[in-house]
Amino acid sequence: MRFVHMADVHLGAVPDGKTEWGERRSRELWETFASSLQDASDLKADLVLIAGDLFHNPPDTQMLREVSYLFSSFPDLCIAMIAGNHDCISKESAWQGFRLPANVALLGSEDCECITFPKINCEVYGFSYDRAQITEPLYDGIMPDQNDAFHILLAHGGDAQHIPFTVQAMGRSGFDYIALGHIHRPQMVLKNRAAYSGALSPIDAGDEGPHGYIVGETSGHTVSLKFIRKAKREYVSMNVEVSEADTTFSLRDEVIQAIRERGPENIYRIILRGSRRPDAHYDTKLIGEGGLVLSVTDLTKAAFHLDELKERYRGQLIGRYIESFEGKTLTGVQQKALEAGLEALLSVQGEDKG
Ligand SMILES: [Mn+2]
Repeated sequence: MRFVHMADVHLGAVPDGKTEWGERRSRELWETFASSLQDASDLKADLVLIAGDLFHNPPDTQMLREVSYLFSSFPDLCIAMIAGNHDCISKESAWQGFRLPANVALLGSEDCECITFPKINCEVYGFSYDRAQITEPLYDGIMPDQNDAFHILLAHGGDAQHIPFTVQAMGRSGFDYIALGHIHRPQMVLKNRAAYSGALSPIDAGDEGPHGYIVGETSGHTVSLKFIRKAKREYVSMNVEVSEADTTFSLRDEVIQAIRERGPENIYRIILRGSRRPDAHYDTKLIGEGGLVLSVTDLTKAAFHLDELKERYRGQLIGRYIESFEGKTLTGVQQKALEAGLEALLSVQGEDKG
């Protein structure tokens, strides 16, 4: 049998909310989700697993209706899902009493449930969050029934506030595959037995790297997994090397070029490194205008040419200041003090001139 495992779709989130592209990204979360269901249908997947946090917040009826429509437009798909900490099924939530389409099984929040899919001889175990934080290790001790079905556990969490578990306990649990959600970076927890598919699309700037879903193919009780990159965009931290010759506009051009090479669809955090002229100041807003740039951080160091400065400011405060460090082997801290002092003196010098 073949399954598609996804998690952390976070429908309803507005990634990069304060930017001009935030609304577009919010729509893209829905599009990527719909397109992933289409992929599952094209792959003729026997089962689609959604391991929690389909929604960014507990959904209202409108959201549930939208998702139900998408599910029902793929009647060939069998979908098993749980709610996670973000979209937990509390007593007052719209989940209560909402009827999902017949091809969707939502594992409830009362107890661990087991759903049987006889056609593919598969059993899916799991339960939904009923609150945003669960600190008890509720997955410890869950074991599948002893039969020859392929046993899957749908699970969400793994950190101290969200059902902590140990890899060892998971290894001993007897499940053939554990489909995990909550951690947004895709990762294998137990080789070919437990994995986080990662968020289907990256949700915030911490979610760097590729995002998508996992396709699993079973043969007997073993499974082989393949990560499928699906998200349109990645978050990328990018270093840009600065030299003393650079100006705001030269750096803006460099950033535009680098973004073109790395992918204009991606969302960037730019970090300026290297050395600038001690009196250079860069307009980081302008530098970041050439793409989807969340931030430009200037971590350049002022490049001091001590001999030249000493010569230029001979007999003045700056010249004497440099001389006072001469003939000493400077420790790292002293070197920093020298540079910080020079930077301060030179900026005062600059203000006087202006
Ligand atoms: Mn979560």
